[in-house]
Amino acid sequence: YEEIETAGVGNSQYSGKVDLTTTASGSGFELTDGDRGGHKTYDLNQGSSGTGSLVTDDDDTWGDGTGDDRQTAAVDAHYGAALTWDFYKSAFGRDGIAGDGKAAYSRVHYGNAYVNAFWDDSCFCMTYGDGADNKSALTAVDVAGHEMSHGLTASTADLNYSGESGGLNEATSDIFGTAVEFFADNTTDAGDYLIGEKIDINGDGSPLRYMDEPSKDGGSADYWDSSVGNLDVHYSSGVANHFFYLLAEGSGAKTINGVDYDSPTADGSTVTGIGRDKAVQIWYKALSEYMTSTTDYADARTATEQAATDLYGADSAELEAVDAAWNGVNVK
Ligand code: ASN
Ligand code: ZN
Ligand code: CA
Repeated sequence: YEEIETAGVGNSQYSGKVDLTTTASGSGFELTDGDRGGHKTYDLNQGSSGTGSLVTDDDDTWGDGTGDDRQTAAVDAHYGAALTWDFYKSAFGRDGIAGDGKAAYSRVHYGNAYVNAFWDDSCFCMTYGDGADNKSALTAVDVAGHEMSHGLTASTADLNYSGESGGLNEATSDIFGTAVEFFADNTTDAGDYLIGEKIDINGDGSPLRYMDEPSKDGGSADYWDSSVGNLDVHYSSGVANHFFYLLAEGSGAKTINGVDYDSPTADGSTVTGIGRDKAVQIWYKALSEYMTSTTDYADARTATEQAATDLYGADSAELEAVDAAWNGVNVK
């Protein structure tokens, strides 16, 4: 028979009520997104290999919005993948992760009390644990956008996952994960410069990372110095996350969607932001056209200068802001 795309409704854990593209199958429905390359979402049922089982449902209304329900993590994962796909299309005209229209797939309920999520290039898939209590899946949209964007990086600059290039790889995922969250524009994903603020990974309501002042997480670097490449990639990413925040929003105090930020600079200089949309375009062009697997922070500065010049011109305020933001994080 022919597969028929259907409009499902999901009760997600982190994004409220969401639309899901699903597929009719037999007398029911399955989480296959025919509008986006056929992206499928699987339940690993606490396993740690293979694909488990494709998530199915009788009436095309999925999940109950709580971590007690097995379908709910699949709702958030399926939604996050669709949103990230739509963001790439809308912002970059890009057809999926590799630009070829081919879908990845998602796996939820990985392992037991697993407090992480990850992209794996060898399966071209992303995987989510259920959190320490097995009820707080790591499936919020900024996390989904982060993981899927590891696939985007792998198919473009392919930044090596260690040293300064590793920090740039991680930051790229935080930058686009955050852009996806702003793109979501639904009632519960207002958009912020925090990473993982909804999954309560620390158990005290604090986010995993802060882009306006990365050191607030207790480990990330706010500014470049010659030892930054020795840090874990989730900490050396701080320099580029901070650069991106400064470029988009500028230095100093600012409130966005009810969240207060106060972004400092290394030398006390003032940076005037150019807005998130332009900052995202500059990062994407730099990533996809100028960065390579061995790009370090100095090279990233050059790559974004080239991208800003291409997009906005050699005399542009945008190029000036790129330089001011890198100066602000001590990348000279
Ligand atoms: N969640 C982590 C990440 O995407 C997993 C890892 O350390 N690779 O960065
Ligand atoms: Zn990552
Ligand atoms: Ca966030």
